[in-house]
Amino acid sequence: MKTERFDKKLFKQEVINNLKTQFRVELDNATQQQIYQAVAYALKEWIIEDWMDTQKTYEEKDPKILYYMSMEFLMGRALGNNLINMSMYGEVKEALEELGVDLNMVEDQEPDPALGNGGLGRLAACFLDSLATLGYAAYGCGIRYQYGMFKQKIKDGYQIEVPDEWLKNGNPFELKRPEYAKEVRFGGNIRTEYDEASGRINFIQENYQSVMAVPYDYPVVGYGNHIVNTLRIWDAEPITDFQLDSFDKGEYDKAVEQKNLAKNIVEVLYPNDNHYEGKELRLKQQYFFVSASLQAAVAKYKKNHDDITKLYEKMTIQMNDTHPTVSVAELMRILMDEEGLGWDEAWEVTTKTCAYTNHTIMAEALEKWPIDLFSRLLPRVYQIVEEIDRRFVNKIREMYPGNEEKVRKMAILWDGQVRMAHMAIAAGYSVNGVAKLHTEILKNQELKDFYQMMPEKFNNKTNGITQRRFLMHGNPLLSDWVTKKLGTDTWATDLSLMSGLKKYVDDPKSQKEFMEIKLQNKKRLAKYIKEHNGIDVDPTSIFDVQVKRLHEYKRQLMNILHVMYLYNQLKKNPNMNFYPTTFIFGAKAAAGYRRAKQTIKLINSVADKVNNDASIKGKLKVVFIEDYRVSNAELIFAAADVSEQISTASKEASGTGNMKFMLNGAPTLGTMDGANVEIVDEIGEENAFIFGLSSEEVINYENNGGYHPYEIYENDKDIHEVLDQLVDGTYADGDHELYKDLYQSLLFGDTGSQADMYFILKDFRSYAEAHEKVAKAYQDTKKWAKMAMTNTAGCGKFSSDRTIQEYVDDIWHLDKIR
Ligand code: GPV
Repeated sequence: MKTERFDKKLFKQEVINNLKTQFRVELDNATQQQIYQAVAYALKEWIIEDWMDTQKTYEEKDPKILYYMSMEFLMGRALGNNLINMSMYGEVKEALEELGVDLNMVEDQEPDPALGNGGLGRLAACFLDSLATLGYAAYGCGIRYQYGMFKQKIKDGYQIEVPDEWLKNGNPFELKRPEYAKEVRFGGNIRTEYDEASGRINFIQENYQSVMAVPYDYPVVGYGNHIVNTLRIWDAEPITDFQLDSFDKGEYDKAVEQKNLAKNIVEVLYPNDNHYEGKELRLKQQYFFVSASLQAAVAKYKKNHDDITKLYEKMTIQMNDTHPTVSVAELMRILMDEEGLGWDEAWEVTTKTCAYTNHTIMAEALEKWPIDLFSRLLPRVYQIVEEIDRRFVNKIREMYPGNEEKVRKMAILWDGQVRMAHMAIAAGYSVNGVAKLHTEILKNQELKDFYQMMPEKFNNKTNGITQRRFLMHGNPLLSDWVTKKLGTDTWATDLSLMSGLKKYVDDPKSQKEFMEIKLQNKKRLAKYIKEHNGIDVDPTSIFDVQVKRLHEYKRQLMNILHVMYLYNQLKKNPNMNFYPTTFIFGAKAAAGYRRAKQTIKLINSVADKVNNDASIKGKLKVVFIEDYRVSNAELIFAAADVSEQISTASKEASGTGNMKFMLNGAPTLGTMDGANVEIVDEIGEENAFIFGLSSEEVINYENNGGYHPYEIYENDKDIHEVLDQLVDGTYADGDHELYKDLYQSLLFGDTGSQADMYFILKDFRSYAEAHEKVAKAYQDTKKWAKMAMTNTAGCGKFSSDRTIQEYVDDIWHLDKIR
């Protein structure tokens, strides 16, 4: 598809002109960064018109608006993606070539906006892409962190965190909107005052501190439809009422405090994934963007509507995990204290407006705020939470008279804490999990009591990913091939059409083409690895890849232990039948997560040893890709042969990397966990390598005190050997302590936790067998090509377009814009 309006000559002129006006340079003297900026600003001109038109259309048609509230939006680079979605990629590439500029180089100058940790943040980004593409009015609401996810450097095998200065050179795509700034208040006390005229009690916050929330808007360009939605992220600025030279000491202190508050609040993204830390500043961040976003949303509604009790007809709020669930109480506050509704009216509106998505069953991710902290920081909001809790507990008692156990399990306030998930469920009109299995576990285990009490709220929305970024942009060769085979490019907006590829999976010519494309992509990645790691990898070896956040439940440790095992085998039997394999890892560990960091060190130590051992003749290579992020992920997915999805069954809510690999023709080597189950449903077990305990088995063990890994250690000599190598200095220059904690965790556990909580030893043998099956299948080139192609052909369900349409049909009920 070509855009009707692209004018190559004009575009080139704009680039040259931008270089002049912004930097006072000619093209020949411009730096690569300056060229990027000039190109980005030229593109922005194109986007702005569609953006304004879209917003005008929304004004006229007055559709229901979705506010997707999320602490994280892992957007990735905008330039290439916008070009793809505007169908301008090829033409801009040509235009730049005529100027002697390489578009790839230009794209590489853009800092990778990383306002998210992993799956949850990236899901939010895919959702925005799909919402715009499907033509639904939506705002992403979040925080404009000064520093996003840290940059990872590897030094001597250890992870070093480097601040991500993504705004250092400004951001061409953002638009500051000071006219929509909102004040957000923290702390102080609440004075109540009887208002004679209305007969109501007013709640007045005093002695508070406040910041000004100032929004920055980012265009979210739909694919091929000229619709441009908005990601609105909030910056904090000090309120300037107070003079810094004031001679009143109290005023002066307060001014300084408020300045610091503004600076601190948006400073940095917390780098925890699936884990909650309970820091006061984090709660401040949550309330900050929630309050600003809701104030703006209500103000927008009031501009065109006068009946605030009908708010839910024109807007809906999706809470991305518990992080923004203070929305519930904040909306109540706005409706009551600012709009004058009574409790019951406000509650009706709120509970028809807010919906909640759960993204994990991991206990350590459940947010529980200490009441003293919560009430000190948000005194008025806390009063409202108390009342929500009081009424909810009454309801529980009404439904289950005499059953105080139910109250203990479900109350919002309990044991000195505010349980955020409970508030979200009590107030939300929808509660959804992110894959079939995950939703079933929520209903039958983690949230069983809530499900029994309010079954109508619960539903599943299996995650998805955008094929625009992860195939069209990330894998242009395969993308063009798919279009050629299908005779159309409409799979770009209807991924179910990929099933049309099924008829080619047995065709030798198509198989050859498919595998040739994979090889090209492997060469592209090999080049990246050579440039970044200095390691030579053989593009004809199996690229076996695990890229995702480092977490014990994701079991990167099992993967590297298995590599150690293979290495032992190869050393003992140099002539054993072994297909050359490159094990590729990419993962960031939360800065404070010790065991995760030890695992990174272990991977790098094993890589060092194995890659430098000439005796195994390059059969085995291990690569740890530094700073795994959206931009290099696109290269990695395109080049993968095998997709490692090996979480302990029941622990990975969905996973979305699994879908990106599948789309790019990499079969899954994985457990029956998360969306892996549904991937297997789509393509059949014969097109994946499934191993390990089922979720029922895991849950069963857990409910009965775990299992005994020591028995496995004693009876399996290969496992024994590998574990001993953790503490005999093999991978630690003779140091016996370095990996002792990993060793201990597998065999003995910590105080209060089970040995091998994630069933690594238990699943090890079946994992090793699955690898053997992979190697065998790979050597049968035709069989492999068929499997890989069947994966690509079967990925239709996993488009985020499908996910979003389900959210619209079952939860949000948005109006489609054409
Ligand atoms: I909660 N997820 C995440 O990335 N960070 C979090 O803090 C939490 C959940 C992830 C889950 O772990 C994945 O299984 C899931 O695919 C993803 O959220 C999107 O739903």
